[in-house]
Amino acid sequence: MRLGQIRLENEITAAVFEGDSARPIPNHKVCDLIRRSEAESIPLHELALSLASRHAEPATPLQPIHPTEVWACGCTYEMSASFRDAEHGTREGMYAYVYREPRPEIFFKGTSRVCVGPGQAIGIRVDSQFTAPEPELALILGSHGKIVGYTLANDVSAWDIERENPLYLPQSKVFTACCALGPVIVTPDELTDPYNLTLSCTITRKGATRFEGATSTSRLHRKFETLTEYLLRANQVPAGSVLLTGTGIIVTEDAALAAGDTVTIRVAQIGELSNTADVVE
Ligand code: DO4
Ligand code: MG
Repeated sequence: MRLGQIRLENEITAAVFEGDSARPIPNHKVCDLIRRSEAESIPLHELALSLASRHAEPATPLQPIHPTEVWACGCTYEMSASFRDAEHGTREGMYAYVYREPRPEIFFKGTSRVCVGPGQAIGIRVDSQFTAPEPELALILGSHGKIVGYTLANDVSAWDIERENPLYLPQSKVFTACCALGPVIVTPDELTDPYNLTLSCTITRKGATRFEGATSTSRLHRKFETLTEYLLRANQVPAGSVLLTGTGIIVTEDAALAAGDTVTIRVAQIGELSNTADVVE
């Protein structure tokens, strides 16, 4: 099932998506549904279907969830670890270490304050000359780390700030509009093989393609359960939190984001997440 959020009578409202139409679930946001499905022990997709209005109408998907917490994993694809070790001038092998060792890299990406949905602007820090999109599969978590859905994410990152010094990582990762989510959440009953998704990314500037890249989640070096298990160690994140699973697509420096560029991330089984970049001060 494809679950998301739409605007209904000026309220952000959960909805079941069927093609370009949606069936609203009045008086619920997606986080409410996740909490209620747990409280009532009903699988999320069954609860959503039982509450959705019968009438489907054309609707634009908004940010599919407003999470209290967004977390992100790093160096989960060999490409991300080797690029960072080779290019970033940081301590030799630091990224390879977390790629190889049992404990994954997990960092706090922010709250709903820094998230945007499809069609909204993603941020380029005013003090960064090399900001890159990081196209990632995102897990939607229930309590105890249960995966209740999948969506697309853009872990927009100021790579020049990360490169300058590893202690600057939080500033390279967390800033206004640094995380795009969407277009919808696909629940596990429909997305049965999350380790076999082709994820692609395009950056266009004034209609011309500046960058194209693709990867497959089959190249992910970690199991999602390992990532959620480490995230939840001594850290009970609330139901409705989001966990980004890392990038396997590395944008070249000549395609550093500029204001007006459009980043589009696609997974056939989930949809397309498109955002235009803008400078944030
Ligand atoms: O420490 C670097 C961050 C890595 C990251 O965000 C990724 O691999 O996706
Ligand atoms: Mg990332």
